[in-house]
Amino acid sequence: MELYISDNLIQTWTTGGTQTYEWDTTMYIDGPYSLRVIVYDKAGNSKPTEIMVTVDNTSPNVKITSPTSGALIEKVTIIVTWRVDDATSGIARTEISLDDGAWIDVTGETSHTFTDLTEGSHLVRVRTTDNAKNVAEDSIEFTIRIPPLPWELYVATILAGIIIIGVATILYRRRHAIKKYSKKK
Ligand SMILES: [Ca+2]
Repeated sequence: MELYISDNLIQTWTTGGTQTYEWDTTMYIDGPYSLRVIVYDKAGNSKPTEIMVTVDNTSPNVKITSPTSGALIEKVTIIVTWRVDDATSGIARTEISLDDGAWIDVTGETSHTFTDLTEGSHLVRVRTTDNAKNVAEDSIEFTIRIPPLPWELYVATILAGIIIIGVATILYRRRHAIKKYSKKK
C-alpha cells in the first residue's frame, strides 16, 4: 500500500488493514493537494483511491473599520463595522464582544449595533475563524461622553443666575451693614 501527496510517494506499508499517517501540513504551502492511496495485491494488481484536500496554515484577516480606535462618541448607540476574509479556506465563523462580555455570533454580517452604552471607555473585539480553524482578532477602544441636554443647560443657567444674584445680595447687605455701623460710631 502506498500513500502519495500530490504525486510524491510519502509512505509505503507492506501489510493490509487500517493504516495511519500523521501529516504535518505546516511543512507545506497553502493550497490544494491530492491524497492518493494505491493498494496492491500479491499478484501485482493495483487500485488507487484519491481525495483532494486544502492546506490552510494562514490566519484569516479581520479589521474593525468603524468606529476608529480612541474615538470620542457622543451617543449611547454605536454601529461597529468590520471586514473579514480568508484567501484559502474561507471564513467559517465571526464573533463580536463588548467589554469582554459573551461572544455574539455575527457570521456573515459586516456590522453590529450596541445600544444603551454607558459613559466611559469601552472595548469591542471581533474575532474570526477560517475553515481550517485558524483564528484572528481585532479590537478597538472608544469613549462614550453624553453632552448635556438643552433643558439641563437651561436649568444650570438659572441656577448659576440665582447663585450670582444671591452672592451679590449678601455682599451688598454686608457692605450696607458696615456703613451703618461706622455711621453710628
Ligand atoms: Ca486561512
